[in-house]
Amino acid sequence: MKVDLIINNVQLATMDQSIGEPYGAIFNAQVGIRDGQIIWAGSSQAPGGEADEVIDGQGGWLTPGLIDCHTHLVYGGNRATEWEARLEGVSYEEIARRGGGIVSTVLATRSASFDELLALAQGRLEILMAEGVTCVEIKSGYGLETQTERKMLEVAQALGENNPVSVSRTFLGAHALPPEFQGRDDDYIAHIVNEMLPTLASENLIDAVDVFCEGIGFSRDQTERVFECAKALGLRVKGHVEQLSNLSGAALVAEYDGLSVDHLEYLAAEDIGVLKDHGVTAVLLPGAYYFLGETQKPPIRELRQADIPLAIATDLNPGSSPVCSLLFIMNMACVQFALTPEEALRGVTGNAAMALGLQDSKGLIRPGMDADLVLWHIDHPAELSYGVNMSKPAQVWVGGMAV
Ligand code: DI6
Ligand code: FE
Repeated sequence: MKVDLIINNVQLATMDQSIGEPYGAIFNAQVGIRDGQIIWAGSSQAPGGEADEVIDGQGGWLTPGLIDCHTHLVYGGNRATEWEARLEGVSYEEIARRGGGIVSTVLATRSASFDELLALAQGRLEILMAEGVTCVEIKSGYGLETQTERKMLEVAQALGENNPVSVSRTFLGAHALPPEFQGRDDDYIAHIVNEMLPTLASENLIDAVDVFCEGIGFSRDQTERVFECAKALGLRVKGHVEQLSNLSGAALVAEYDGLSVDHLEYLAAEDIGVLKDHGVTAVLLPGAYYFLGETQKPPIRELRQADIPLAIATDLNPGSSPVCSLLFIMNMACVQFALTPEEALRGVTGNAAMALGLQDSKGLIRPGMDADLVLWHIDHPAELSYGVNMSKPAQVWVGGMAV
């Protein structure tokens, strides 16, 4: 059986736990690829052995393509001067009065054209791709009105069409209260449920639905109304939950058989069991923890004990995590949250795929999976988390095609 490509002379960090080695490692291995999929990964020769192309991995490590499973990378403007003012002692209220905060990003995103937004997002995506990201989730949520939410989701879609990367689009209409609904939060939720979400879903722009369930976001009841609507539309849910306080949003996501619960600094121990029961992935966002100077850490030990899959992501956004490096996030997860380097790599491969519902095609090196692969000239996969800006891919393949 002829294959399109063989990558030989590599060490595999398959991240496949059934292999029973750290990192699911297979040494002195080769990978066979046909029609964009892995058909062989192991230490003996690929069956048939004949290939259109053979790449010598020179003894390096091959990992699955990296997956950034939580980003807000489509937005207009930035908030650098607001951040500067804060560090110069200007109060939060004063910044809000000057039109700062999330509303400033909403206004900048509304006023940007499709092409302007696309160009800005393309630049951010290229930085992620250069470090081996082959799949990215992108949220709406800086439009907060149908037409701008649509524009954001269409930009996300165009990014996936224009680049060798898979894009998952998440609707986050319930991210913040738009200025025109000030004091009418229930009306805004009704608007989402009655119009925005059904309209954009009918245009096939949405892969999943997210809500910012928080004191400064939306209540548990309001979150549930959005989840009910998502469920009726056949869309999976996820949540920004327990980031700044505990509203038991995580348990609500679990009740709706959600894909993931994200942030989790204030997650209560008693809400962990239900995550396990419903197969929900916990997504840690060390960039927001870092940038906001948070001190409350997510209950990592308890999540681990309960055997909840842990993913990590950049949360790339202009307000709480202006961090455009998934490798740096792996380092942060180890330094701040004491993840092991193996957990960090699993958090941006197999477990990140689970957070997006893509575990049957992405995140592992295993026959049947998409051939999204990264070759690194490193001596050990721990190096990927160990250094800051010390590793870069030697070669990336997406669907078996060299990037
Ligand atoms: N949690 C956050 O930290 C960001 N959104 C969210 O739901 C903040 C987004 C912003 O400030 O622009
Ligand atoms: Fe976020």
